[in-house]
Amino acid sequence: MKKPLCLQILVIASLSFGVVGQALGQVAQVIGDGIVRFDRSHEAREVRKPSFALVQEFESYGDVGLNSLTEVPVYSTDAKTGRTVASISIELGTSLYGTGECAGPLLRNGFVTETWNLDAFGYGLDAENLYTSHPWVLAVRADGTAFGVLADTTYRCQIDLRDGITFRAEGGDFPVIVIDGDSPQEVMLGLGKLTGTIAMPPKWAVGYHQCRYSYNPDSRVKEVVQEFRDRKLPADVIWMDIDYMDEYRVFTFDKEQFPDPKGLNRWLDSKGFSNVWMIDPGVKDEDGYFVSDSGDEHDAWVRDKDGNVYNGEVWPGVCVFPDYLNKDVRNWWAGLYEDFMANEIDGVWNDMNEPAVFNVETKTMPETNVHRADPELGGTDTHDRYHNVYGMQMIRATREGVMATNPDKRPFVLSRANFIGGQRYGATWTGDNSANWAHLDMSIPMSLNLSLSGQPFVGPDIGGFAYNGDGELFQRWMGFGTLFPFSRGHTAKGNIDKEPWSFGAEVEATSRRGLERRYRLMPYIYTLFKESADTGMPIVRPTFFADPADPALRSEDDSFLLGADMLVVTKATPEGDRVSVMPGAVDGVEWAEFDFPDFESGRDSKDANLPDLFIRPGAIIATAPVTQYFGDRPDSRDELTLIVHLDANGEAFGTLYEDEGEGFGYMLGEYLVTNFKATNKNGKVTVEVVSQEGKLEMPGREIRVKVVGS
Ligand code: MIG
Repeated sequence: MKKPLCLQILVIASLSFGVVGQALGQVAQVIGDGIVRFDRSHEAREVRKPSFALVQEFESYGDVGLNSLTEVPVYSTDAKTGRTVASISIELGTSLYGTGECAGPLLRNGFVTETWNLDAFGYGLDAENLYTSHPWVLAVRADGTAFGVLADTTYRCQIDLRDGITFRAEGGDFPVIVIDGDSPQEVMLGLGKLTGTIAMPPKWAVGYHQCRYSYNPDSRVKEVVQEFRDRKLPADVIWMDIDYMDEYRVFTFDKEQFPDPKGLNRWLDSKGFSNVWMIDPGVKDEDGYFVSDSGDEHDAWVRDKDGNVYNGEVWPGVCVFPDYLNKDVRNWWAGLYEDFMANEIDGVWNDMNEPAVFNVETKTMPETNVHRADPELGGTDTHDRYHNVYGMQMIRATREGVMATNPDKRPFVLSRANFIGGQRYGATWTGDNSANWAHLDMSIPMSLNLSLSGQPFVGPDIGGFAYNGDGELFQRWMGFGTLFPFSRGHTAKGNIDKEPWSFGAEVEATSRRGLERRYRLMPYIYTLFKESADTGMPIVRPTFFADPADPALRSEDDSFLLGADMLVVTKATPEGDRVSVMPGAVDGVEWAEFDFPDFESGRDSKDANLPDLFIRPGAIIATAPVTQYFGDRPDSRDELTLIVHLDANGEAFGTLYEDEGEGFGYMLGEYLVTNFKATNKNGKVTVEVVSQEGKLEMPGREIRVKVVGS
């Protein structure tokens, strides 16, 4: 527990940086189990702005004295910038993570990040702000206990981790919420309660996605899809980037290149491919174009400081921008999806929603622009306040539109911009990365820190967006990219082809095995999605989650955990020779390596370009036969192979979640949770179903058991 003495030392230290203001006026309320909200003062609490991060208003259980709390922020005002400052000191040996989508390594001690959503094409390793904003830090103390700190502000906010944890935000005083936990996992559960969780995606979205900027015309889309099927490369989704549109007008189709989108989608469906189509926020400002006209009628556009409709340039030329902060505008926008989705569109990709604006130095709209936000969201105010939630509110509206059109289907929305809590509305990818080894390497910690910031449905452009790269790079990236929660290959316009077969037979073979691993692991990965949807636990987790008290694991970011039971050790350098720090043995039992035999040959050959896979002592991982896509083999649930690694007591446990993979029947009990237990009795391993829950029928199922590590 922190003594008031420490607080005073902190204040003195801060003063030497030219800080003025009160340090000890803050008030604290308990708003959940181990969750405390601080405000700078009683007055600040009275005028506190509505939160976008929180999933709901939280009742306060009353004020608490600061002396009873372990972590207490100290507030001040930065004399130079006028920003409100909130600082929490850390004990020696505390490791810092989170801060959302940031370039560079997993461990964030010593780094500065700023929340300001930015179109950051070709970003470097030292980028301070990228496409999404998460004013959040996960701190793991030397002993493995942890706490998380959320600066609950949408304004531009610097997260300075050079000396403890310091937030410096524009826009006046902001609350700081601290989650205390016995472990980082417990803090993540707290963050899930606080900011919400992902909704269960359709199962096809958990498959592999193939994208490029762009597959056009429609005949090229079909070619690519046919290649996947002919070459037996498992995949579920093909993406339509902006060139399908009629001169980049959103909600339209190019008459020559995509004359029959519904026909195309039906054809794709017949091949077992789902489809995702892009929609941007920038609407071409043009009389006679239905989106522009109906937006005019609905008075839908963001305005400038003088009250005129704001114009900015994006792909279609001069554009207007929907004011998604406003409920009527969101409803209007949602309504646009009705006719669009009627083309049998499955998923929607919202890009450029920072929002990106061309030909201006800031790459976005002026901070003085005006949003007519709903009173509950904070009312009419300037763009500097709402910039970081513009994309979040866009996908909120998109999601509502998609759901209203297809009420019996689970929506899938991918967004480039987002804000903490925005995992409730859509998945995120790490934007326009580059095809080089530094970005390949970085894609692991980026996905992990986003996961530790509440966004578990995440992954990079596999193969790299900017530039070509080569087969070796592509192969290695596919090797572990196929094990990210969001697994999608993508590349920029003008680049060489980057499909799994584009680099010759060897790269194709590695890619196939990578993809087959994902589909074999689908029962396990899908179970992890459900766990995440229920609790907020990330799907990919840093390796130190295996033993949060082990200091040696704290900066390990060449490997990652997939759930609690599986470790993925990647080859993230060209030579593939970096030695990963492994989690230690559990009661004398090491994590055990496992693999799947090559599907075609049935042989147990090792592919040096694929990551090494390990299973935790005491775990059971449920796997399935390879399928080419979700729904490929309706009988595939019949065969289950359980990979078992016994612990020191000769026992192992595993859970399998199953449902229909689509629709909302699972909410009415149409699911099946099966808990397995393996026991070693005198050298004979028996696996039994110890409990089962749910109304979904269990198939007459053949269960194979593969015991590893002994
Ligand atoms: O200014 O739609 O990040 O994935 O392929 C580029 C074209 C616009 C940026 C996205 C990228 C996408 C591209 N878009």
